[in-house]
Amino acid sequence: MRQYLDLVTDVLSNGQHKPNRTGVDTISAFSRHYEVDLQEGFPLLTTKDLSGFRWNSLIHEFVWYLSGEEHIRTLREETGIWDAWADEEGRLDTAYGRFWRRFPVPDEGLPGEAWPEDTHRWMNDEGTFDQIQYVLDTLRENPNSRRMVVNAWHPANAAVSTLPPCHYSFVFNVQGDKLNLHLTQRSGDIALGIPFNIAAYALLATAVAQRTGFEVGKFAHTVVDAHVYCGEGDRGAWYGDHLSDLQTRLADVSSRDEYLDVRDWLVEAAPAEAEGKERYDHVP
Ligand code: UFP
Repeated sequence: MRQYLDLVTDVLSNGQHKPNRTGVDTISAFSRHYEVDLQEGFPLLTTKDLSGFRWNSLIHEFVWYLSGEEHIRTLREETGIWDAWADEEGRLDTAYGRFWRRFPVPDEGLPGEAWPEDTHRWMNDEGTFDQIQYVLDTLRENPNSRRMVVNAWHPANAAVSTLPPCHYSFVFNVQGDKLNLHLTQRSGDIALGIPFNIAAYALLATAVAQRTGFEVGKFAHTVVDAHVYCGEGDRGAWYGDHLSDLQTRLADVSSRDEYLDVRDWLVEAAPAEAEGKERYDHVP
């Protein structure tokens, strides 16, 4: 997928060295955007191994989002991807589906507002709001709406969560007979996380389009902090120092093999030089 390779190239070439909470530094760039036409095929990246058990993880995570569960007791039987973030009983404070399907709403409504009768069909018994059902109904009843937003960001939850939602908000938008989806992500690990995020939302757009009788259109993605992890301390600095070299190497990448060549060079050259630098730093 050309757009993904361009994103890798762009961030590695134009990004800046940036420390972060993980202790493993990144090369990071601000606000990157691309679009993929889902009519041209499903964006399963060939440069990443998304086969076998990873594809299985992705599907199960996706179905789990739609289930609205706020625990991983069923999910963890299939995949361990969320295990580290959940407590012993499987509760997970930022289970996306919980916000998609059961967004907390105060019993008495928001201050100064009464909920109109029509809203009640999207309210669950426990007094939460089903954003996915709202989108499905609106697509059928008022497809030109520009308000088909699903929001996973709850400020009070995010302030205390160990991993607040990365892909926190998306909007469906109809143009002609096509259903498009735009995702906003606050933080994106281009190497590891983003290929999965692309595949999951392409799947969501496709599933919702089929369910509501639209042709699937485009997936558009804005990543606010788009980054590549490059290693601790000196290694991060090494990448920073070699950006122009990286840029030259990446400028000509046009195929998977060429991308893999650059990646191999990164993996081999950077740690080797960084370790070397550390060693020599200790020599008087
Ligand atoms: N991350 C993704 N996609 C995801 C996900 C996490 O790229 O779906 F859950 C990455 C982004 C970042 C890290 O590197 O995980 C989250 O760290 P932080 O909360 O500090 O942004």
